[in-house]
Amino acid sequence: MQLHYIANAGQPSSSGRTIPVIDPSDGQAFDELQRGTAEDIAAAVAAARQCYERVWTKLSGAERGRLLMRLSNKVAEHADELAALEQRDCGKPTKQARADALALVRYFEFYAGACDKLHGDTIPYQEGYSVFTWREPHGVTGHVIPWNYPMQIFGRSVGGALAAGNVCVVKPSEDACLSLIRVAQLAAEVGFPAGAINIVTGYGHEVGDALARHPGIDHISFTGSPRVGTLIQQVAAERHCPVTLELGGKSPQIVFADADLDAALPVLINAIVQNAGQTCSAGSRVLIDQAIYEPLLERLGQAFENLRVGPAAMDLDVGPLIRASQQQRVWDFLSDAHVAGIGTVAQGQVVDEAPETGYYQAPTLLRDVPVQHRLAQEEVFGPVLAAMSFKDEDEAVALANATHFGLVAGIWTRDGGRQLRMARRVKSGQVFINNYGAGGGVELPFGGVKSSGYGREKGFEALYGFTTLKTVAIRHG
Ligand code: TXE
Repeated sequence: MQLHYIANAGQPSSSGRTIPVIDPSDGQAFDELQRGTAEDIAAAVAAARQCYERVWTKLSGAERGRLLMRLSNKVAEHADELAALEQRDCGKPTKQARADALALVRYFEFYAGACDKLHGDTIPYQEGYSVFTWREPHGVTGHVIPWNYPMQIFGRSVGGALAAGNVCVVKPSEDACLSLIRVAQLAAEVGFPAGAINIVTGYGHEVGDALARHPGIDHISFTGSPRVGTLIQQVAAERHCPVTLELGGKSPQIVFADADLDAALPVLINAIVQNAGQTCSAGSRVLIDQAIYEPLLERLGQAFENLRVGPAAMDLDVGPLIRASQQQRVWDFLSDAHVAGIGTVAQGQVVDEAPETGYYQAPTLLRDVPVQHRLAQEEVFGPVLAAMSFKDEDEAVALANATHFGLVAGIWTRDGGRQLRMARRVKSGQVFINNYGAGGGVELPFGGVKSSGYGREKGFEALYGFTTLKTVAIRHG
């Protein structure tokens, strides 16, 4: 049985109720977590506030940095254990679960080094004045984390907030809590003061909502669906609480005829099948130069047919989806595609060993998806790739920008001028040229435009969002 982790101790919920923890590989419950309440959130916020005022603000940046570095090392020692928890909880193939644990190590390492490097400016002003700015932490920050990459999103969000001098109350997804509860325990073991990192589990409409409404939360960082992002924004607006929102995307990979297709092919596929397509930055649309449309579709189709889907522990190309409703969501998209007459180029195979009760979906490549169809507009959050063709740069830009999202874009071309023109014209928070994702890059600021959200996490840039700026003007004499 899992407990909340508040003030460095396991705590049961005031509700006395629990939520089953389901293994997506077989659909069976194997543990229970606390079904938190607004009261539990209030207890966590009180613990965080006390820590912030009595201990955390008294530490120098260097001292915070040493704590984060100790945590990074501790997570590295426990990487296999954490990966195993995340694998069972989220259905991640072993390689992915392990990569996520190592990304968490790297986030804490990066933010450990950043703690003592955040400073304000001196500003030239009128004669007789000295003016400077301080970067001050918000105080108690709230973090609502989804289930697709719990460790990675915790690392970028909580790591950045702590480095900037805040303390944290974290609401993980009801579908994926185990690794994060364990990380909070490890933080206590390496000396994080009680109340610096608090975890309250439960349903979004109960604890997530209570967190967003709590007057003691000074900043909210949310990663999840646009629907809930809007709710959080509305609730936060009532008390003018700043928020950072990362709400997913419908990211295009744009392939020109002069691209190195051998290099592009595995990257295009990985960008949509990694984590079974349940990735905010999934490259879920492939826009292909009409001159190479058919040959590239054929190569993609062959590769899709070779993809194998099965239980997480088998460590195949693709694991299960997170839960039955997510599987149903993908089926609904595919059945809409069928009704609209959209053609399927190829599908991967679910292996025989996959239990009927698991949430499996074969990767699917669709062709000639009309730009207004929901498959070209909405986030499927499954291994479904929508292909369409373009005739020139202008049409490629128009298609790339023709959704409400704007998180990431990939551009494949050898033409240097075109690389930069396209990077300028595509509306997104990140652009990758002749690669996708730059291997994870914790140093690279990440976030969206349009309905993909606002604010930036990852990299040093995140620290600006986790602080507020105070201007001090001194008149001499
Ligand atoms: O997300 P939710 P769901 C997208 C993706 C997916 C869809 C639905 O397209 O298919 O959203 O997924 C908490 N107040 N993304 O339903 O509900 C919830 O408990 C406060 C993209 O799982 O947004 C969980 O911790 N919090 C995405 C978190 O919000 C609330 C990652 C995300 O859950 C809440 C996940 C409320 N009223 C889904 N209701 C990405 N950007 O990577 C729920 N939550």
